[in-house]
Amino acid sequence: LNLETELRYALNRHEFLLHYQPIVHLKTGKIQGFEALIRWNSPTRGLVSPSQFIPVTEETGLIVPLGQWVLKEACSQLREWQKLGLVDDSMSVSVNLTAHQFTQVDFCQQLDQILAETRLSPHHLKLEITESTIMDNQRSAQSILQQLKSRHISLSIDDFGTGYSSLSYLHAFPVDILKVDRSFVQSLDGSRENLGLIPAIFSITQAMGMSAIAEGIETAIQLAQLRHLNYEFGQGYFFSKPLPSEAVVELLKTDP
Ligand code: G
Ligand code: G
Ligand code: MN
Ligand code: NA
Repeated sequence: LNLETELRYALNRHEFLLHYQPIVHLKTGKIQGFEALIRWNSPTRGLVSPSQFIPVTEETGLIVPLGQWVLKEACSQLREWQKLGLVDDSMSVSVNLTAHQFTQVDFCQQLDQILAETRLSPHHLKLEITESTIMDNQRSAQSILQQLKSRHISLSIDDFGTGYSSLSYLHAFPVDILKVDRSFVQSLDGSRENLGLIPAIFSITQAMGMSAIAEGIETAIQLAQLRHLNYEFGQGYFFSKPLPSEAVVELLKTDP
């Protein structure tokens, strides 16, 4: 079987699952939300990382049904944690979207249906797209982002700083959050010389009324520097790797 066929079967056989990585309030350490990250539990290949199959699903269009499954699963999981009283009203779930998904003409209708079925309130959902998804699809992006805005669904720019050099799109499009790519965070080593673009990106978010999430925090030194630079939110292995849902439940039971 080729990979595409295998992935189609995998979807029908319910071989996909979501892991969840905590997004943390840096000052208090309190969990503010989770990023949902897909995995494929293949009977022959083992646990497969999305970087190995998302590109294929994007090329073949399989990302559309797969992405709908991801959205529905993430929304219904957060709703379940709400019902169990494990999370408060400030907790959200973030879902990654590819360009193909984002530019589906009926994307917002699909989203409305998923929110209705799972009974999750839209302000608990955050969507993540990359700069290139916006810039390669400017016309459709404008209308989709307005529709999301009117539903109070917030939009994050993922891997910020690695894509386009122009920042003008930040004015043109209603973006709520910049997720600072982990390559910037990883050069933080405690010295003032290696802050790189980290302070500048924070200034951009302040000037534009956005918030910043620092990705890929791995050390206490990186955390201390980010806090010193007034970064409010972050995620990374220092706090937690992406976890299966059962482990999240255990974590939430002990969260301050
Ligand atoms: O979890 P991991 O670091 O292996 O993820 C690798 C890449 O796959 C990341 O860029 C992440 O954004 C992407 N990814 C993970 N889950 C999903 C998903 O559900 N949908 C899409 N479109 N991308 C995802
Ligand atoms: O592109 P995106 O930011 O959605 O990718 C998320 C990916 O980053 C996930 O696959 C996750 O496993 C990975 N990741 C999360 N935290 C860290 C970290 O602290 N260090 C590294 N190297 N990768 C991380
Ligand atoms: Mn992401
Ligand atoms: Na990212």
